[in-house]
Amino acid sequence: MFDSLSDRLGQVFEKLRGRGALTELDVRAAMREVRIALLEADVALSVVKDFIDQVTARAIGAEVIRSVTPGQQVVKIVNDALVELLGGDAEGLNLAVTPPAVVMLVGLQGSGKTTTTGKLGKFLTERQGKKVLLASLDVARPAAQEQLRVLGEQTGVATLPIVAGQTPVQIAERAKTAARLQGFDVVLLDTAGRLGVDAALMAEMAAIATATSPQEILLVVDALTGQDAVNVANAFKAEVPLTGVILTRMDGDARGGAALSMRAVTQRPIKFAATGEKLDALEAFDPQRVAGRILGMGDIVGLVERAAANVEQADAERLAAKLAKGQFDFEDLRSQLKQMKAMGGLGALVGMIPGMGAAKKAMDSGAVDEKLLGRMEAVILSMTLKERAKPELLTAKRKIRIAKGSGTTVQDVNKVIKMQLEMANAMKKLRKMGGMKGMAKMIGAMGGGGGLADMAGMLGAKLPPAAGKFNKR
Ligand SMILES: Nc1nc2c(ncn2[C@@H]2O[C@H](COP(=O)(O)OP(=O)(O)O)[C@@H](O)[C@H]2O)c(=O)[nH]1
Ligand SMILES: [Mg+2]
Repeated sequence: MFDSLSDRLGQVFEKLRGRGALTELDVRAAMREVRIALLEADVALSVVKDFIDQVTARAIGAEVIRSVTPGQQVVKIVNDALVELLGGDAEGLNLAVTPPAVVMLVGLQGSGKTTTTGKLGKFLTERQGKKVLLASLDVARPAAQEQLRVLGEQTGVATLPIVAGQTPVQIAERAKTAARLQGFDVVLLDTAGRLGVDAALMAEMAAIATATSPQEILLVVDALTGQDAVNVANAFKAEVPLTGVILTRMDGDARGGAALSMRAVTQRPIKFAATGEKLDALEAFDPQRVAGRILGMGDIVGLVERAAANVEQADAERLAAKLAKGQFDFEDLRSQLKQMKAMGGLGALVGMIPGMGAAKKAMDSGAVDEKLLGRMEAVILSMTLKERAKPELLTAKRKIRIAKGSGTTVQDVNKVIKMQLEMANAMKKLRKMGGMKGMAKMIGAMGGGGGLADMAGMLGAKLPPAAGKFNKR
């Protein structure tokens, strides 16, 4: 799987790995090679372009973490971008409905639908303890229904008895009724395919979907066909509400173009990968693992992750020391914003501070735009280090410079300043009350109003409307 792509990328990163320092030129040269490797892997051009742009920007902008080399860090950045490209978190089947859940498999003839239906039946039975019923709706090919019956026999999964002369819709309805009456959890519908995407095939699928309202409609496509697989997926998506993709013949796919383009181009997750003709050759598709296989550098990725965790730890300790002194400057605010972004919730500090429940709720409810956090970070990044440590330096003139530098407005800069002030004031209050020990008292004193609660309000209610004022970056 992905052997040739893996080899190519391996060569690129081999050159970077040991280097003590990397210039922007080094990064750009490496990215040119990654670009060629992806194009040779038959990844869609637009996908390659976005990927390279993103990785280049991140690699050039990245602060190198202590105790790893820049080359190692670039590997990690590419790894993370690959994971995102492949879909981020693994997405299983959505079967959490009143049984039976209907899962329909669609695709072109020869893509591997029937084999995959058999494999999926076995997978759900053995790995998830589901009671599964298989049904073939393929009345176009004479032996198709028999093929599925045999697969069911081999895997020990029940198949719907074959009744000659029924239409696909009739079979589908019979399968669903039988499943309901006999207590099956899942019905897998194997459908007919054609050599190309055509109107009759699409109409048949739509009719089956209407009759059985499936929880999942999975497109089965041959990974070996590369970008064609992506085009087929787009064509099917236009006709039926596809919920995901199963890539077959991944065992023979050295290039990986279909896997890498599918998610970005079709906006549909790859849910499974079929890796052979045997009936257990089906894997849940996990972007992290697949990216790991493509890069083959799990050791480096792990190393950088551990180093980053250590830095976060050190940051947290530095912050705790400052807090104990009742200080809170823009650097502290920035590290909080970074954490909020990274964790998709409020950072360690915020978790420690009373009155922040509202802010947390605002974050959780999505009222705080993640991009907004990024733009606030940009404001701070446009300050000099001195300004970050000494907020009182920020004169009107400096604010204008910062707004320009960060592509925002002076009002936006003022908002960030206000937030820093609120936090700094809260820290002072906290110190007056006896540092961390006074925390409990403070909870009572604040009672959800003033101080940090204002920041909560700012995050939740006042900032989002201002978001429009930030220029798109
Ligand atoms: N190597 C390999 N062959 C596969 C895979 N999935 C299916 N096949 C083969 O592809 C051929 C067509 O499969 P079939 O399930 O009948 O396709 P359908 O027309 O879409 O139902 C069969 O010979 C399968 O054994 C796979 O993941 N890897
Ligand atoms: Mg078939």
